[in-house]
Amino acid sequence: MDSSATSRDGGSSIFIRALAGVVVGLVISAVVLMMAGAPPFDAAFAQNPPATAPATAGQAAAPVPPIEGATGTVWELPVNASEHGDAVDFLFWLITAITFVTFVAVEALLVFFAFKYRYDPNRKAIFTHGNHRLEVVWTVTPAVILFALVLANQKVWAKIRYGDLPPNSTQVEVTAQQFRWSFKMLGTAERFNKGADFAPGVLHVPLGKPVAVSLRSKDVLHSFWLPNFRVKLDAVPGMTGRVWFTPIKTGTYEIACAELCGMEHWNMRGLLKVVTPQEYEAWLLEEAKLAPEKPQ
Ligand SMILES: [Cu+2]
Repeated sequence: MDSSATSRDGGSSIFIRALAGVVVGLVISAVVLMMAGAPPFDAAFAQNPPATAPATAGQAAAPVPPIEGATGTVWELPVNASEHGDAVDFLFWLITAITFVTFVAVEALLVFFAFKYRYDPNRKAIFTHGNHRLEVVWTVTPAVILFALVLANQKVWAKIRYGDLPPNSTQVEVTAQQFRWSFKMLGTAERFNKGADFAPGVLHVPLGKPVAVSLRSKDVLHSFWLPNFRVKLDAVPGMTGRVWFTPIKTGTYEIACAELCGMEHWNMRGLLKVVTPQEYEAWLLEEAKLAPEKPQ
């Protein structure tokens, strides 16, 4: 009969399509894996940093040392240079592992069932109401996993967003605009008896002391991203964001804008330099010479 010929074709073509999907997926994965062997952008950048740091009003552009913290492969996260970074990395890999296992299990079941229930002229259709216990299990299990992840994430997030600031923290105001970052070292005008807080071209912070960032935007949405410090916070016009972190490694690190904010979004790379507390004090004294005097 005509109709049985059609359904036979339908049955096998669904299976062939599922198989083709798996093959295409494998090919794409292989291409991605091969590309992963190439050094990523960050490593290339580390070998060839810009000749100058962004200049600010009243300050000449200064030569910068190579940016640190790129690992050189896509399998590793950028070198962690902040105290809370390990907790963030743990959550990242935990979520990646859970997602990976779930993905493989679901795809394997998809292929298995497509094969198991492929067209068979001798099989009789059966009617099923489903399996109540199974449905409860596959609903409750993800709910429990997701809720546990929310709790674990919230703990880390609350610490760097809403935790009480230690009294010895370095306070910095970061302002984003198209297309640069500007920094203000809060409290330095008062401390050095100057006319304005220091506004360096390269953000300097001392090692081992908490850095509190107040984040603002002058124009559009930007996102303040310190890959090495596991800090990323949107800069929203009209709002002041707050985030804090404690640097545990000296070096010069990248500040990136992680929000596509306009034509020169790519040009928003800033620098964060972590120095020893002694070097930091010496740097402040140098900056004090550049700061405007107090009006008489
Ligand atoms: Cu931006």
